[in-house]
Amino acid sequence: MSAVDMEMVPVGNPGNAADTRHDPTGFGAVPYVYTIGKYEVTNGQYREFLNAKATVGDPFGLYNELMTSSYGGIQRIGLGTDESPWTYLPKDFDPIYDLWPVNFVSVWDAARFANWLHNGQGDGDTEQGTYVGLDDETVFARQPGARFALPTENEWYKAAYYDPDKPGGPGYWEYPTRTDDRPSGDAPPGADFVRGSANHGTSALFPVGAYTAKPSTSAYGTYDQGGSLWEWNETFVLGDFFGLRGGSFDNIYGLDAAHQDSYPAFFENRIMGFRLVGAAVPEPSTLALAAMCALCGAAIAGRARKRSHRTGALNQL
Ligand SMILES: [Ca+2]
Ligand SMILES: [Ca+2]
Repeated sequence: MSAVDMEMVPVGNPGNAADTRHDPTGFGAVPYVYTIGKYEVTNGQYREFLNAKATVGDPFGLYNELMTSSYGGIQRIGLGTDESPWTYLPKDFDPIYDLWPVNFVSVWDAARFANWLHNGQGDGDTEQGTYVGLDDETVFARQPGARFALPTENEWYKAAYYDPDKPGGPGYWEYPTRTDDRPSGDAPPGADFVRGSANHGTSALFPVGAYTAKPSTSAYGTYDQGGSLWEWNETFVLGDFFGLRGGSFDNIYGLDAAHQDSYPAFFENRIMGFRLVGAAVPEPSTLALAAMCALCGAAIAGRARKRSHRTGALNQL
């Protein structure tokens, strides 16, 4: 079995100001250095997880039968028994689907994937590590020392919209393609060199990172934060609703910084996926910050139910 190797990019500029254009409290202020997935988590990466943790029974529902539908990308063979365990393969045995972003995943699936990565993959536990309180939004909480996690809304937002080199001074763009106009929803690799291109309103999925026409990335080098799939974040909004951002292939709306969406954590459908954040590898100058964030992580271990009380707790290892 191959191991999941997730490409992460650093998000520096700790202490950046929040974007208060669309919300009085503001989004995007993150006081520490972290990393974020360059791409949405793919079917290939999630398939490794399934092959490690969902071969005999699937008590946590990590697999969804709709992953074999037209917008999914994973199928399984076998019976899920000790005698005939499931093996997870690309849909139609076509390896192209391993490059598509994984969908039909809930917040809980994504959190278990993060726990499994945190615990070293393989037989790693899915029920503790980065998160405790899975399947219970009232106790669900990122733990201090997390190595991989769902982004907080601020972590996701900063990586998507903040640009330390924005003309006129550091600040926020409206779209994750370093533009204030909505990027074109053309086919990859994209042909719009003014507004950029992204997968919205195409009614189709493509491999992650397929939009390479400039400018198709955020200032930090992430792909597809705008479009492709809506991405879960771990920020608890209301009731059992968790945050989603970025829009999808299904619609031209939602890619902009102004658009905050949310759905119940158990929802699984074709237009929702996720990417992860990780702990930064510290430069010597960030060691003091690391000590500080170890403390702020401990402070949030008891989860507050208000969005504004939630802060990141990635350990700066
Ligand atoms: Ca599931
Ligand atoms: Ca996306």
